[in-house]
Formats: sequence, C-alpha cells, structure tokens
Amino acid sequence: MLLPMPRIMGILNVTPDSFSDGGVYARIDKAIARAHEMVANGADLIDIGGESTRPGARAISVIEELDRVLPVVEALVNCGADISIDTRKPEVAEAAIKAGAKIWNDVTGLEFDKESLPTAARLDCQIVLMHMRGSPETMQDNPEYIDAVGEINNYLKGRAQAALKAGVKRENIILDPGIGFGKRLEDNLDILQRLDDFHAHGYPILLGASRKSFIGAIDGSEADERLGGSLAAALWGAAQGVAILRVHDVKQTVQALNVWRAIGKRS
Ligand code: HH2
Repeated sequence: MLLPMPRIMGILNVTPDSFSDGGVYARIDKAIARAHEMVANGADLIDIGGESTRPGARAISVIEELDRVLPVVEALVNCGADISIDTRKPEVAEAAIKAGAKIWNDVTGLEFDKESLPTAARLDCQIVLMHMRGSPETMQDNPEYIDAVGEINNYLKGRAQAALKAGVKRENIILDPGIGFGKRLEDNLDILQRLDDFHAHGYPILLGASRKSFIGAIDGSEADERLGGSLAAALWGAAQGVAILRVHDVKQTVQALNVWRAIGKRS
C-alpha cells in the first residue's frame, strides 16, 4: 500500500521572541540560515510569520510586520521551497506575494480586515483559511463547543464560500481546523480524531500540531520537549490524508514519514 506523503511546511517565526539576539540584520541572517537548513532537510514550503499568534500576544503594526518579514521573503524566494506568508494583514500578504511568496496563510480565515477577501481574490495565490475561536488576545478564555468538529467544519465551509464569492479560485483554497486556537484539550483531540471529516468540502487540509500546548496538556511537557508528541500527531495527520503538515522539526518529521511509508509499502 502506498501511503500518502504530505507536503512539509517548515515554520520560520521572524519574531523578536523567536530570534532574540543581535540587531535586525543578524536576525535576518539567522532566519535565512534556518530556512535553508529546513529546505536541505526536506521542507517543501517555508511559512514566514512576523507576528506571534500565541495566546495574549501583542499585536504589531503593518510597518513593523513588513520590516520583519519582507527582507526574509525576498531573500528566500529562490531557496528551493515555496514561500508562505503567515499574516492576518492584507497589506503584508500583498507585499509578500508581490515579492514572490506563493501562499497566504491566514489564521483569521480572511476575517481580520474587510480588504482581506478582495485582496485574496486579486492576488490569485493559494490561501490557507484557518479556524480560530476569538482573537489571539482572547482565544483561550473558556472556549466552549457542543460539537467542535461540526462547528469548525461549518465555519470553514462558510469561509470557503465567502472566498469563492469574493473571486478566490476553488483550487487556491486550503482549510485548517486550527489546532490550539481557542480550543480545549478535548476539542484538539476530537479534531485530530476526526480529521478526515474536514475533507467533506473537497479542499486540501493543513495540520499545524507541532509543539502545540495540547501535547503538554497530555504529558506535562514544555514546548521544547514535544518532538515525540509532534511526530505522533504528524503521522496521525498523514494517515488521515492531510495535504500539508506545518512543523518546526522538518528533519525528524520527514524521517518519521519515510519510515511509516516504507513500512506501508510492504502491505
Ligand atoms: N499555528 C501557529 C501559527 N500559524 N497557521 C496555520 N495555518 N495553522 C496553524 O496551526 C498555525 C499557523 C502557531 O504556532 P507557532 O508559529 O509555532 O507560534 P507563534 O504564533 O507564537 O509564532
């Protein structure tokens, strides 16, 4: 049996808390070196983000975000992987796509700004529409669902319809249930358990479970101790047919997938 191989999206956070040392150029150099390392390790896509979406994270201006991400996008357009820009701001997405990025990854499902939908249609790039309950500032304040998978799936269907209505091409849409964004442990586990349900609308699925706090909620581990849990979630996602895995640990994820697929070939 030939098991599927999802595309690997390596995470590149160009945020001060991720790359704390040195001035701007040192930070950019470090970010670029990290991206090249991920490509050498098998990343198909590099997801560049300049604004942290951690619960309670501080929002930053368009200018500040562009200063952080644009030089990195420009330096990486020919790095051997497609560039994705992780932003909720249409101005940032537009500048990055014009600089050569191929994907707009929007954790707000194109809801953050009234210009988001028309900009997405105009840019004619791939769009990741992710589900989040509330905003990064508020999302972990007692999120509650009656049927997490059903409610998230309805939301994603609605956002895909809104995107289509605005003129986004069907083949450009990718959906993401948004692990950890306004979800309790049981909601994250339900999403993973029923990942295949998100294929109901016929769009590719992206899964971002890498190092997320639901792993720590299971075993008490800190973010830098969650490689094993991240690999378990990645293999689970691959078995459910997700198209893209968003990960920090590219090399280890590729190895896990290669071993899993080699075993699968024997049956
Ligand atoms: N998760 C994070 C950021 N962007 N985009 C998509 N499509 N799916 C995700 O699950 C997702 C995402 C949060 O993770 P990380 O980049 O590690 O942290 P931070 O936002 O604090 O930089």
